[in-house]
Amino acid sequence: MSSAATLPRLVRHALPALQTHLLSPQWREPRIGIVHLGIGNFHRAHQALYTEEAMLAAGGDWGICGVTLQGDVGKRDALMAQQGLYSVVERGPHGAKVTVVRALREVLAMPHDRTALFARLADPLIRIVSLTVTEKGYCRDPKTGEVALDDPAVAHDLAHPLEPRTVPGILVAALRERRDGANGEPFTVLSCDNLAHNGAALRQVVCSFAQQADPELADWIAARVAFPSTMVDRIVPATTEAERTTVADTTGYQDAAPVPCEPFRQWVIEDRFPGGRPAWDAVGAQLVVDVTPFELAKLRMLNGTHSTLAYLSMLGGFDTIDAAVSHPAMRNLIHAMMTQEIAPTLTMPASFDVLAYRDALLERYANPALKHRCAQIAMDGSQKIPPRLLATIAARIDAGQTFTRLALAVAAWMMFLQAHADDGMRYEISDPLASRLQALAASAHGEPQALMDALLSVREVFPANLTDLPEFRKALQHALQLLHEKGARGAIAASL
Ligand code: CS2
Repeated sequence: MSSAATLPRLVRHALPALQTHLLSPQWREPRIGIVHLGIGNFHRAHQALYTEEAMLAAGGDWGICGVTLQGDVGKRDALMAQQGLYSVVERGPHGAKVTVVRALREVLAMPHDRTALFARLADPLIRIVSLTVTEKGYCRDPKTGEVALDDPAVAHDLAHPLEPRTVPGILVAALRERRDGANGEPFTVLSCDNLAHNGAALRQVVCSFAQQADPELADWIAARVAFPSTMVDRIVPATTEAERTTVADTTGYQDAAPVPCEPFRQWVIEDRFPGGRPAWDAVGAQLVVDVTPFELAKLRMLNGTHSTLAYLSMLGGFDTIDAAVSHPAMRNLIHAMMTQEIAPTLTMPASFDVLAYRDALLERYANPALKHRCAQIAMDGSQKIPPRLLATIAARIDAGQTFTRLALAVAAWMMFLQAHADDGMRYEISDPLASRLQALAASAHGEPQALMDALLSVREVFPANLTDLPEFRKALQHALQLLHEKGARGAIAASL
């Protein structure tokens, strides 16, 4: 075991000594062609890696400028001290594989580096601005799909268009500069978040923001800017000390910002890039005309069951996803939920085997090396529940079908908002609506019916056309009663 702190730091002149941890020894330092908003672990283990491979396969100046929107100067400084280098630690049942990634060339922290960011975004070499900012980063009004005008950060950006903090504010300000700039060409905006129809959703938010600020600009954006949709998939937990140790032990270098991930990865992209794109198709990404079926399959099968596992586990006391699915009743519940309730709502191309997809997911969840914490997935439920679970429930109701397990998942989220596990252990709720949701949950004093009534009033999560349906209320009430009487583990056993 090396003590990471005494080792040399990962920097570009160390690369010749790291040959076995590089995708290929060939490398020409690219110029920056992509700005990525939300430089978290997911981007670094997914799109950045595909982009490096694409440059190795077919060249191109697609170096990445990563931006942290939360003012995380610590992250910026750690990555810049390594000249953008970092390691991806792929953890499978058969050990860890460490790859040092070179595609990230610059890291900026908003709002501190606003001037540098806007200089970058104005540069015609930037042909793609991609995003992983999580659901809440879109500042969307869930009722209309337009930008949320009652969001104080949005109001700030409309009042101070040159000092934007939100994603729509930044994109609109940058697109204005591009329209008025030397070659008048926009960049393509590529959403890589887990939202249904993520490209179209982002387009609507950006255009509605621009409409408030400058209707002519809104027309230009609507006519000229491409917002392709994508489905991204790779399980990427938060970094722990274990990754720093693995990197130190295998490479002999000190990496302050490694990223763990599973071996599996998938990327389906709508092929609309007027300004060009990296050769992602040469390195395993699927470039398609319509990403919708893949997006819905992933959101409902993977993210839907992930959230189900997370809330039931928070109540029932399973710390990680692999621990949860090693519990036979839990595994059976998730298997049955995918087979009987989710898969029938999907319309897939003939080549897509949905049951094989289900089995592969269960195998990925069982990966014992990943230690994906349920508490991480449980965050931001108010944003995740609608696309992951409620859309599936609505499809079941439309088709006149039952949805007891999906209802159990939604009920588990409601119980989770009481902020304690079945054994009384307390935990934090991390959600943009946390204080309101927790106050509503507490007002029920542990009464299942009251809990349901209180939380169904949250229109940002539950649309009236769903809460008005007696079959929805009935299924939810039944599930809440079950969780209340038997606890999560008892309810899981009873819900097979
Ligand atoms: C997870 C996702 O944290 C979560 O909500 O469901 O991050 C999931 O791991 C990825 O979407 C997998 O591609």
